[in-house]
Amino acid sequence: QLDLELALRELDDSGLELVYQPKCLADGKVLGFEALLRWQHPRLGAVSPAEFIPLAERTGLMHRLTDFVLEQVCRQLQRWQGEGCRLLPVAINLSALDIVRPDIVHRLGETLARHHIPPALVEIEITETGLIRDERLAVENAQALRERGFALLIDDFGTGYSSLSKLNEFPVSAIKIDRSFIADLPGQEKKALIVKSILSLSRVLGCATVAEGVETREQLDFLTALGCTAYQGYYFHRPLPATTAGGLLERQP
Ligand code: G
Ligand code: G
Ligand code: MN
Ligand code: NA
Repeated sequence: QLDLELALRELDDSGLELVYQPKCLADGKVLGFEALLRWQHPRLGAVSPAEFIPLAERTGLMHRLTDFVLEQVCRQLQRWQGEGCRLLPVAINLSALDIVRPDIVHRLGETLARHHIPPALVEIEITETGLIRDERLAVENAQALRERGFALLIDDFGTGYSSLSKLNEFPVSAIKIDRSFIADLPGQEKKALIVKSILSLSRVLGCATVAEGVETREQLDFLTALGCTAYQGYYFHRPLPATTAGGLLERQP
């Protein structure tokens, strides 16, 4: 553990890479991507973000990772554009710490502007699980980001401690239903009911819904019947290297 913390402190960008998991319509048409961080350490091997993200949060290193992701996503969008691709939005994950960064709105705006990327092409996922220390500042930042044209998605929805109160204050564009609710569909009646109510809640709030962790045709059909319209999961695509993801984009005539 100490070893891992040391490695994280010494980390330069060379060990880090982004993979891109598509978000799709039921027919497989790609709507956009989620950027996910991967860390390959020369001695420790592949370290899971489930391990190093919480560690980075505890040790004050999270902002460096987030800034790296943001920079890389902007460069990748530029690269795809240079290849003649019709660009689609890429979502980045912000930690509960990032959303209360005093500089986060400026940082996002500045980085995109430097790469000539419009905010409509970078979406923001905020996990519901993270404890937000300063709710007022988080809401302020979220509102400022929405005003600047960023879409805001609530990640891992249903697993957090204050789902409904947060939805009430946050200017949410979409809800991502956590994959723990999708995993046992359609057999598990209770989870099916929870998914149904998340979908109707979403409709009431006027936001979109993305089902995470869709792995089977049965899950997809069940979710489609309930009115869900966007999906992410191994049934469609795993997180992909940038070149493979780029191959899914239409080329401009
Ligand atoms: O990609 P994978 O399933 O291994 O990710 C595990 C967890 O790490 C997920 O909760 C995912 O959201 C999170 N994660 C992956 N990449 C990033 C990132 O760039 N920033 C943040 N904050 N979390 C990430
Ligand atoms: O918490 P977040 O939603 O950001 O986590 C995304 C992670 O979920 C990705 O790192 C990816 O590896 C994982 N994931 C994506 N699709 C599936 C899926 O269909 N099944 C499983 N088990 N994990 C998935
Ligand atoms: Mn996410
Ligand atoms: Na999630």
